[in-house]
Amino acid sequence: MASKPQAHRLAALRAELAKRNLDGFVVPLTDEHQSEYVAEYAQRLAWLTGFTGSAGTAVVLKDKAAVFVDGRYTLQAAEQIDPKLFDIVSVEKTAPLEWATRNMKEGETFGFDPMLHPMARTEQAKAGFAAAGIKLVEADGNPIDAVWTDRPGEPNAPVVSYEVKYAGETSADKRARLAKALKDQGAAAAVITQLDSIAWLFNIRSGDVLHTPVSLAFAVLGQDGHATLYLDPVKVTSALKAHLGNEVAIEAKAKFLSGLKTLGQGGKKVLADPNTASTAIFEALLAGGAKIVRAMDPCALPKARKNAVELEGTRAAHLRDGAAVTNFLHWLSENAPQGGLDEKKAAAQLLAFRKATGALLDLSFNTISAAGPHAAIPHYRMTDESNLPIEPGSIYLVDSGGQYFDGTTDITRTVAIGEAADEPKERFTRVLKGHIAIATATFPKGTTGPMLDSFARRPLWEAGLDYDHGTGHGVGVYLAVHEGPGRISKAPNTVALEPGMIYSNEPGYYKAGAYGIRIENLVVVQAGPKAAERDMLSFETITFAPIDKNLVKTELLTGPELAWFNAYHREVRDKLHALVRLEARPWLEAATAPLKVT
Ligand SMILES: [Mn+2]
Repeated sequence: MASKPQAHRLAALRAELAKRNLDGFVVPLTDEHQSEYVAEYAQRLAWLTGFTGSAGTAVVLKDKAAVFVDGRYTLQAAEQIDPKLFDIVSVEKTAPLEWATRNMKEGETFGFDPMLHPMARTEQAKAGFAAAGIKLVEADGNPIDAVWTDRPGEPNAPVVSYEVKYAGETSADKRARLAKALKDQGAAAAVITQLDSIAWLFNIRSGDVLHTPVSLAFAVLGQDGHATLYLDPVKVTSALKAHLGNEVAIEAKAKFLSGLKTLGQGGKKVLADPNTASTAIFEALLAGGAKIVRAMDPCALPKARKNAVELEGTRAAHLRDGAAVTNFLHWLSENAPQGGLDEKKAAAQLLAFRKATGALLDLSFNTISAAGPHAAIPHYRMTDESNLPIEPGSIYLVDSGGQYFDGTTDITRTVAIGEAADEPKERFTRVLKGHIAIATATFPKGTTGPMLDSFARRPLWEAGLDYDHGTGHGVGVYLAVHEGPGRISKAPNTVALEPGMIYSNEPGYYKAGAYGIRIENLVVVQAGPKAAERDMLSFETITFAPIDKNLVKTELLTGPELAWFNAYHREVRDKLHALVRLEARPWLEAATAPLKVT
């Protein structure tokens, strides 16, 4: 620990805070767009604490500091964070606000960067701090940036058009559709701040953020369908201008906040999403005199409801990707049992099979290649130091995905290397039962994610088990692998599932220090089946790759569950047979042959 730089960095930050008369400061892991995955320049949490998980928050006080992580990351945080510098706090048990108010004194001052916190959260924090007699103040420029002397600059990858043959709808048509919705909401304009919303609305893609093909930008959409796109001038090419057309004005990103002040003049009604637009954006609008219409990002739902072209593309991407994963599973079955493989070699081989499709543009997130106990860390990130061998007799988990022009994939398979013990097989079968419960669910129109979430957990709950992550997240089309606004999880969410939405179906089970299990396919919400009275919805599974039969205890499956499993494997076999390598075909046949009741 002594050689790590975090002690110096924390001390430097504290000195900077003292200079600014701040007694506390919060460090979220996000950027000015509330992105989940952020570019290097915004990796302030990792720089300060050493923690590299994809979600977390640090709070730094004068004599105490803490990092707040969720259940996916408690083990990883313990491995990466120096406990002499930071307490590791479970965010499910104690929220950062609660911890800060408890550890601060009345009359003290707590700072935050108004570009990094959505308005709704700031208002909540303001009330919480006020109740504790603590003053919440906006930092003038992020104090971390003042002491992070070699902080990388913002990326400026080229911006390219996303062809309508993939998008299924032109940007002009999307803007016209949204403009009509704005009118209905009584708003003259909307501020769009989420990067995947901007990429979707303008049919553009880029490479500013690792694994998510978006460009750092802001946008304002007018009630007439005209828009302003705020973008770093170095990214603006004549091809981009031609693609955007003359209804889209391009402005420098640096002019965004001043542009909002002008926009609000004369008490104009401007829509902004308090859950995703930052505090600074609300303040700029208010400073200009705008009346703010608080509503969800108008792109969020239309983007989540995929059109027929997007669905056709994403199905094709999933077959291509499923064949690559199947080639990998075959390779693993031939090479793992004799030993000699490790997490890194396996991830590299899976990447090679994806690249061999000739269509891979990027991975959709860092491959989770987890051997034995590492699989118990749901979002384990392999490093050179952590790289474990894949041992015969162990269980290996691989969660990965690809970015293709026509779709984004996300698939997890858990594989027995040789013969597995009884307990992991029993738990795997329970996870599989939960997976099948989601895959086969029929539910009335209006059903929300949390209502479905417990379907996936019932077989685990029956054995006194559970998992500390959501069952499903939305997925974009050549966009973010985690996409809102809906979620299938325990966390409250009021977004109804609608036809065309893509979700993951990924229940799991984790035994700390021993093994981990997750089975993940993507599903599309579809209308039907025809039912007696209500309009019903159901899921179409679009991910195809064998699920390891060696981990299934057939006697724990009901007749309908076994029928689903065998029918799924028949589909995997039929769809992938011609797509996998010749040498993988006999293995595919065997891996998808029906399970029989013994
Ligand atoms: Mn997933």
